[in-house]
Amino acid sequence: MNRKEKILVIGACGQIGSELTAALRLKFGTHCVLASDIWPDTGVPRHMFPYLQLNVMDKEALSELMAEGDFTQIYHLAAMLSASGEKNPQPAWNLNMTSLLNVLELSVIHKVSKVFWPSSIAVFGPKAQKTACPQYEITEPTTIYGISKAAGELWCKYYFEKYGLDVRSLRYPGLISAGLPGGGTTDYAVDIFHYAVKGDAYTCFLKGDTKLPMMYMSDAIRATIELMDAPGDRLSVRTAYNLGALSFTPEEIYDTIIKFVPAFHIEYKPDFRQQIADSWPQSIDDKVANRDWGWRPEFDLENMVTDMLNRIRILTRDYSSEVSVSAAGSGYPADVS
Ligand code: AKB
Repeated sequence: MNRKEKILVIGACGQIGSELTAALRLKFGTHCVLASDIWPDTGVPRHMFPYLQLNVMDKEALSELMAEGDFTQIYHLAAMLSASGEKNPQPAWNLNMTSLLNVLELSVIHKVSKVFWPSSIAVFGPKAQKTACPQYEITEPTTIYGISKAAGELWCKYYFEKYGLDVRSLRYPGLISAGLPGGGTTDYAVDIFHYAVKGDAYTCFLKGDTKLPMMYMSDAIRATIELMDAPGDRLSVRTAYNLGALSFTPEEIYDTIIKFVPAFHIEYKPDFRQQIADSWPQSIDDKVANRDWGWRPEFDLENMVTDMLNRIRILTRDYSSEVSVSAAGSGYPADVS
């Protein structure tokens, strides 16, 4: 008989975690999904509950929780991203690797059925093919984040082969959502929307023609759930699957945003993140994910921009001044208001 699913999300307050936790709760029921993160529960929004403060680096605390929780699935999302990782290489390596090794080892001990851990396009480096970067391409990353993801993928495969742990992974591109990311190189593609909605000019930290692989969060969440639902014998990749959706430059996303916010301005002041972006592919070939478990993205650039502007406007709406804000004065066409 199947065990009733009991799910632990580690890093649940982050950009992916907050949306994945909500999606898992819709699928399995709120009380079957425990959200956890490093933050004390006093600062965590009510909708994240049931919630537990957990430092994934504290192996003893994690082990106790797993012994009590009898979890069937774990989603381990806590990590330091590419730009923060370049500023703090050793803490990034330590967090990204030790936390993964804690989760893998304890998942075997506590007989967890399935584990999800995110990888990234950052596993690729300057030697990889720039366009339509294949699944089995050279992975020689030049960032600590990328090195930790490339090594982590191999650890996942090792645990699958050696201990039979059903660990699954995706190489996420830059993820775009109304919730803020932190410390990544692709973060500009989220920040830009918040500036556009506020009516402020945006200074982009990448050059205008820097093309990178990107994905709308609702596609990323659907991909994660579809991968976790796929029959194990269909999965030929036990490192991490390439996952493609969109590719665009800051100029292209700006040109799409100004269709809805004509007064919006951008300027370009590339910083150290330009070098990271230049080391990554511009687009991803995800044929293997499509063949193995039917992956197909849904959002194109225009749909994503429309949805993002809607969501951020709702999130940041000032209800006290509702009467004085007219659609005509807001800079949005009627279908985005
Ligand atoms: C980052 O920019 O570091 C991340 C990623 C591509 O994994 N968004």
